[in-house]
Amino acid sequence: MAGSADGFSAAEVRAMRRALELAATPGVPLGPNPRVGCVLLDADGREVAAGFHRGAGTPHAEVAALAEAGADARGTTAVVTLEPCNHTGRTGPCSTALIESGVARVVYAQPDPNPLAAGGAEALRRAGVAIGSGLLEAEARRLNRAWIFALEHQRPFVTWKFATSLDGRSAAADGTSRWVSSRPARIDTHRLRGQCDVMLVGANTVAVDDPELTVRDEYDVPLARQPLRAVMGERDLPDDRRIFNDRAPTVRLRTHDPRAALAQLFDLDRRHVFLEGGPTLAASFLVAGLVDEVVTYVAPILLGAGRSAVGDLGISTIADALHLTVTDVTTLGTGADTNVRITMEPAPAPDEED
Ligand code: AOF
Ligand code: ZN
Repeated sequence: MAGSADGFSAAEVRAMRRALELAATPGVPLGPNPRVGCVLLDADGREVAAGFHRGAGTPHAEVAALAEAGADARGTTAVVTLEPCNHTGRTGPCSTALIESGVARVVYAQPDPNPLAAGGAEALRRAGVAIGSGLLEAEARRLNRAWIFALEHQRPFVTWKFATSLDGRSAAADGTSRWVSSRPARIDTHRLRGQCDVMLVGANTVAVDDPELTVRDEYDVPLARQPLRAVMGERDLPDDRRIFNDRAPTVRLRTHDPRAALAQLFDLDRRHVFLEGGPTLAASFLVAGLVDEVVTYVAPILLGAGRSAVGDLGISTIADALHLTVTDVTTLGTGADTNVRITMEPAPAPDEED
C-alpha cells in the first residue's frame, strides 16, 4: 500500500473521512461526551467494521466497531477520530479493548483533551501497536468544538441565535413578531437546536412569547432526544406556558447572572447552550463576554420601529462597539421566503482606523 507524504495511506484518509461522518450522525451523542467514529481496515485497506459513539454510558466508537468485527479485528488498522481513551469511566478503556482484539495499528485524528481519559496512544505503543496521529485533526476538532471548549473553560459553549428585520428589530411596534424569519430559516433553526444540548430563554420571553422550544418532527430533524429547555430569571411563571409541557424536560434557573446559569447547566452535563432570547437576556450574556458564537437570520423587511433584537449593551460611542468576525454567510429560501443567515464569533476590536 502506497503511503502518503505524511505517513497515511489513501485508504486511511478515506476511512477517517467516513469515521468523521459516522461520528456526526445526527442526534448523537447523548449527554456530555464527544462525537467519535471508528473504522477498522484490513491489510488491503478494506473496511472490516465501523462504529460510532452514541453518548455517555453507551459503548465507545472503538468498542462498537470491535464488537461488529469480532475475530476479524485481529491485524486490522483502527482509524479513530479521537485518541482512544485509557480510563475506566462509564465504560472500560478503549486502549485495552484494541490491544486485546489484536489490532495492529491505530490512526487517530485528535489527542484526547480530557486529562482523565488521555494516554491511550502511549499505552497502545507500549503494547507494540503502531500509531499514527493528526490525520484530519482540524476536521475532528471542528466536530467537537463545543465539547472541547467546555472542557477547557469548564462552562458550556454559548451560541446566541436571533432573527431580525434588516433594521435590527425582532418585533414590530405592537409586539407582533410572527414571522420575522421565513420557513427555511425556521427549519434551519430546528436543525441547529438539535445540535445543542440545552436551549435557554429568559422568563420574560416565556411569559410574553410562550415558545415551546422543542425540535419539531415536522421539520424532519433526526433526533435521538429533545435538548433540555432552560428558563432563566427569578420571576414566577404560569404553569400553562408551553415550555412546561411534557414534550421535553425543562429546568428553571432562578438567577439573573449568566455565569451562575452556565455553571448550573454545566453541572447538569450540558456542553452547548443555544441562547434564544430575548433581547435583555442576550445583552446580559454579551456584556459578560459569554457569547461564543452568533447566528442571525436577517429578513429582507423593514420595520422602522419596534423591539431591538438586542438590549442595552452599555455602549454610548462607536469606539466601544462590540465587534464580531463573520465566519459564514448563507442565503436560505427563495423569493419572498429569502433570509440571510450570518454566523459570527466575537472578535477583538480593531485597533486602527483607516
Ligand atoms: C474514546 N472513544 O467513543 C469516546 C471517548 O464516561 P465514558 O466512559 O463514556 O468516557 C468519556 C470520556 O472518554 C470522554 O470525556 C472522552 O475523553 C472519552 N471519549 N473516547 O476512546 C469514544 N466517546
Ligand atoms: Zn474509549
